[in-house]
Amino acid sequence: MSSRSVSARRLTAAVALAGAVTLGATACGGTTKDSNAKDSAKAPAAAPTASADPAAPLKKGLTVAFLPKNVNNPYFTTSDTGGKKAVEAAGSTYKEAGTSSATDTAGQVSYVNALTQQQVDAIAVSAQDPGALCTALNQARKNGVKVVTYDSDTDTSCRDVFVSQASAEDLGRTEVQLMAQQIGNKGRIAILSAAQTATNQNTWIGFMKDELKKPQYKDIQLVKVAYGNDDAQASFQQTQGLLQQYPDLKGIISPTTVGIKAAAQYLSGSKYKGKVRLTGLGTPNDMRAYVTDGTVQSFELWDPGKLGALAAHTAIALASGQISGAPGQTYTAGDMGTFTIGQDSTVVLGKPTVFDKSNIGQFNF
Ligand code: RAM
Repeated sequence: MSSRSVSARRLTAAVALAGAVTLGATACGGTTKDSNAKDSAKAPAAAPTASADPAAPLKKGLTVAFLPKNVNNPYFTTSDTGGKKAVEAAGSTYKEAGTSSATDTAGQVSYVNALTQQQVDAIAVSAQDPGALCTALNQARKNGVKVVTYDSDTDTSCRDVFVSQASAEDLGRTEVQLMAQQIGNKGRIAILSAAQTATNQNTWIGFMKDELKKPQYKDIQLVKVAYGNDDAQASFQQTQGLLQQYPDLKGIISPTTVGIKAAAQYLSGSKYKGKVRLTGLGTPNDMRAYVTDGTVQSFELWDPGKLGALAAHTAIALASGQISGAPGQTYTAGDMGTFTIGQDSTVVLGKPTVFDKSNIGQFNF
């Protein structure tokens, strides 16, 4: 079950068979499960504020499923590989499932339902939409499945813990600051986002708009938010469209690894290279060539592998009863150290790194 295609195929079959009571046992042939853990996992879901036992031993033999926004996005390949390593190091079984499009909310709901049918112990999901998964996730929780969102949250009432990559406010504000420095605080800018419903991008964009209200940015105008749906081709075309519509554009902020890469690709082959500034959230491996060729000066990101690992440790701590998701609870995330659950049952990985030509060579993800 560890390979993406195998798990996706199996889950597609599971969706087709949804309703069969024995689905979990049969669809997971090949997955080793701890039957003791399974029995206790079927107790009704604990309320997020329920007590937990910080001294409870970590359970082994759990099944932890990762459900990214979309599976063919290198960012999620890295994050989920981090999750897989952490799950397996803890003596549990990892699986991954997901849609190929980042705008297939019905598909994400089907996968949640299929994983619930399969009686996994925990689901770590990056939500394509804040509300669409709620009913399915709460159904999963009623069936004893612990739900962690990572990267992109749902409504807080539909999951146990959100594992956030960084402070959303910090990410939104710093992307504007990076752009403002690069264009000398003046000119028209646009945002190239991912899916129109994406919780994480929309939260960051909200803080970008707020940051832009500050007096020092009075000469910067945000003219458009475009959506490339975390699809390389659509993002490339949206970039092209932005420059057709606004030939005097000074900069683009793209808070998506797929978007910023596609925008860099477009700009680097156009007359706008080095003239229209580009920043946002990208992986060093995707962006290295564009920093080297002068298309991009600086951008930021966290380590997606660490985000996946933290999501895995959190899911296992929940499924082991060490935490229930209540603010103030602390737990050890393997070799990553101790984390404390904060407001809205959110755990924050840390501060992002800003990459430019001086440091990009030091990173490999
Ligand atoms: C894309 C996805 C993901 C986001 C990163 C920055 O890969 O939209 O959700 O966190 O970009």
